[in-house]
Amino acid sequence: MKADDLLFISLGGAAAGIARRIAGNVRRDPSQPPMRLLVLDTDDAVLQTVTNPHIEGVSVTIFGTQRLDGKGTGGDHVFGMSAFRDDAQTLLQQIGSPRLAIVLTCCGGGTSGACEPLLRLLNERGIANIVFATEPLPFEGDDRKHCASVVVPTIMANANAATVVPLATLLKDGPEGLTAAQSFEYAADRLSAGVSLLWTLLVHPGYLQFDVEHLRQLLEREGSLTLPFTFSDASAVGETRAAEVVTAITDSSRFKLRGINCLANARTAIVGVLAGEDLRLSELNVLMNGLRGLFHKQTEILLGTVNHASFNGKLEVVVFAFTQSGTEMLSSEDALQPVGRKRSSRQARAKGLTAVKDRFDDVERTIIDGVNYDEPTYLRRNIRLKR
Ligand SMILES: Nc1nc2c(ncn2[C@@H]2O[C@H](COP(=O)(O)OP(=O)(O)OP(=O)(O)O)[C@@H](O)[C@H]2O)c(=O)[nH]1
Ligand SMILES: [Mg+2]
Repeated sequence: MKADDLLFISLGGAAAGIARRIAGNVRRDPSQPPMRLLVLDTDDAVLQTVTNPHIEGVSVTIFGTQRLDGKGTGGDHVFGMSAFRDDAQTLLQQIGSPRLAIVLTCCGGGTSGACEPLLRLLNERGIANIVFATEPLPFEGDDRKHCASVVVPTIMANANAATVVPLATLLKDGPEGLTAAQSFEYAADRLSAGVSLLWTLLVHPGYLQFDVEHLRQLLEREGSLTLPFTFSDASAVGETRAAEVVTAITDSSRFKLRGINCLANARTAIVGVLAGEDLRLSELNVLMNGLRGLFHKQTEILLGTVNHASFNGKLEVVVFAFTQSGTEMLSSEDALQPVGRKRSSRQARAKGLTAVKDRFDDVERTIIDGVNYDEPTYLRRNIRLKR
């Protein structure tokens, strides 16, 4: 893999801070190239904090200065979108032509409105993309909630693969009694782990490498459809570390979404195993057999390993579970399994379909440019799903 095959792009103020931290921590090996991070924002003050002190591989670009004079959008996603369009050509030069872009944005602020034109630009240029987006915490207020409710569907309609994680979900498995600031911090840590481990998996060679081209293959199979995914990480040390990781992944609330078990319903999963030279074959067996049992028998599991001295003594595992594109949630009849107690497949299907059908009741409809984004993509685009 060439160093410029992979680019990490952050969009907006909160994403800039999280991405900077990732870039500062992710480099395991000085002999490997640094993470290439492009920080995009309309707010000059945010970009100043990112560049000082300088981290190798990190560059910043301001956009929309004509419209916003180097300030934030004030929570207006239309400003975010328009500001990006104003400077699209310059931004394209900054992005260059990587094979894959990992995009991070925190929805709720206006700059995330730029995600849609960014993704369109990447798609036009044949740059595969995978998006990590967050949704605001419940206490943040209706304007941020509304802004996210408009931006999220545009991400789900334009990315090659995307996860939209409510910040509250990232806090579920965390310690209780956190202050508001600590909550943001903890959520940022969990998000950082997902992005950092994906990056490490893609760039570091291991016994079984899962590199940028492997991920591109997975994304390209879907054509223009967006592949939704959920992810979680777990780590453990000591004799029983493999079994402990399996338990942590099994219990992770991140794979239990609106009553649906995302692992049991995954069509494809990437399992990244990051360990030192001390990783034993027997541990890999325990790990993979344990994880295999969490998925449906038809789930395709792709394994990538990283072996690096910096992981010695420790086992870190990250699981990305991809569901069916176009539906946001799997609707495949025989794969659908609710969380917890086993139900008959008919009961399970009824529950799953109800979850999909009722999801947009009691909320404002999302109509953009005359397109009803509340309707599943496969219906909008008249795509027949194999059931
Ligand atoms: N994890 C984490 N999330 C944050 C933090 N600050 C804000 N957020 C989240 O990020 C969302 C977007 O906020 P910002 O990134 O500041 O907004 P922006 O995209 O820069 O947009 P504007 O400033 O409105 O132009 C908020 O609604 C919060 O949910 C933080 O310090 N940590
Ligand atoms: Mg901002």
